Amino acid sequence: MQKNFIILTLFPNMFNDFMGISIIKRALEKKIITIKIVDIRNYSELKHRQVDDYQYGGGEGMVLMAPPVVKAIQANKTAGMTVILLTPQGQALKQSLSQSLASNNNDLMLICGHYEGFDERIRDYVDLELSIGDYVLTGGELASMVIIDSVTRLCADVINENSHQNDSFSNQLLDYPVYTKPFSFEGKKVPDVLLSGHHQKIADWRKYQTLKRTYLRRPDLLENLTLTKQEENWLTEIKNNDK
Ligand code: 6GU
Repeated sequence: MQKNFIILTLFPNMFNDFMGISIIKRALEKKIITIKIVDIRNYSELKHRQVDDYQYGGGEGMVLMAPPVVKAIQANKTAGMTVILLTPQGQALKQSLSQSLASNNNDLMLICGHYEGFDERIRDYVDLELSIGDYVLTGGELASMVIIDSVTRLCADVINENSHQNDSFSNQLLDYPVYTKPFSFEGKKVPDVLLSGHHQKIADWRKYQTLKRTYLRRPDLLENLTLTKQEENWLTEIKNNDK
């Protein structure tokens, strides 16, 4: 099933490299996804293709106008498309939301703002408002790339299925440490168990490291998690060693 993205932006050129590199490039070539870039200015009916103006009531900064944005939405929206407004005021993106955006049948329209904000009336034409975290960006373009990247890699066939089953967050835990050649780097050696060829021992070591890393860095992720008896025991050991 193909996932189609439409991006509404004032800066179409920002997407050139994004679409020409690595997994996104491959997904486009394989037609697993399509990305259509729409320049909001093309929908302005004002002189100089104006799309923003001062805010009523006074105050710093320009506000994106409703008419060109809403025209761009209506001209490009297709049946079953989820219209997403990118704003720091939106719901924060999580892996679970990326999963459902990837697995449902809906195509996505991502609206990137700039300046001080969107005219409030634009909100009546969107299905969802998304943020990518608690910090402020100059515009929604980087956020839209984050969302497309995160959703695309979950779409079937883009990457090897197994490689995202172990992802940090998809099982709500952080990844275990990984190593590649050389075996010894500045005196630091790869843990012996990884060279043992003993699959069960390696799997156990990885699970232990996952629990340890999550406990030390993101203990919040361990709340409300159901662990096996073995995992419980490991976690107790990790907590005792930390005292
Ligand atoms: Cl979606 N937009 C902007 N402008 N800033 C953000 C954001 C979005 N998410 C986090 N910060």
